[in-house]
Amino acid sequence: PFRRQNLTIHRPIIYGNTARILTPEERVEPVPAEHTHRWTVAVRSAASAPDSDIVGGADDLSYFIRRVNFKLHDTYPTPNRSIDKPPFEVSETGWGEFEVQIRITFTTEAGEKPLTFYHHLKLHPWTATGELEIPSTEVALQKGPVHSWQYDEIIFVEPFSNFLTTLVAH
Ligand code: SLL
Repeated sequence: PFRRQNLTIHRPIIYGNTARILTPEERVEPVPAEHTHRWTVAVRSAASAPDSDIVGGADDLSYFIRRVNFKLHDTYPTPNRSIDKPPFEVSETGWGEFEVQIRITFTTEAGEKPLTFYHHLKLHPWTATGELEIPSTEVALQKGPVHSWQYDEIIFVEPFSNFLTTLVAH
């Protein structure tokens, strides 16, 4: 295998989370009593909507991503979540915001080192009174689900020729 010199190729991704308040019906065993939200943190193709559930097609990043590790806050019993097939996401319940470490491992064919991103898991909507205050449940329900996503591009510098072929085929 050889690297294609003088060539870079990039793949657009988004990473981030959605969150919403748990309904009274959902706040039952085994959900801990102090948990107020359900959230999903994910890595997706930037070619599809952040809240789409599509597996395969435009949102399937498994042709170059082998695994995504999400490291949650230590208050979770099993903070290290390893996802080895799409959708590359973790859905949980909880009560607080925290920094999620997102580590992307590429396919063997890519021959690239893992990449790490950080995302601040966002549960609470913005309010006119400023971000220092957590809005009441009433206000949060009125504002609806929270979406917090960041766009980025994974850049492959002088990729292996086989890998390049795989990338351009998708
Ligand atoms: C805070 N620095 O104090 C943050 C930490 C931790 C959130 C938030 C669930 C944990 C469990 C959970 O929401 N942890 O399952 O007990 O605001």
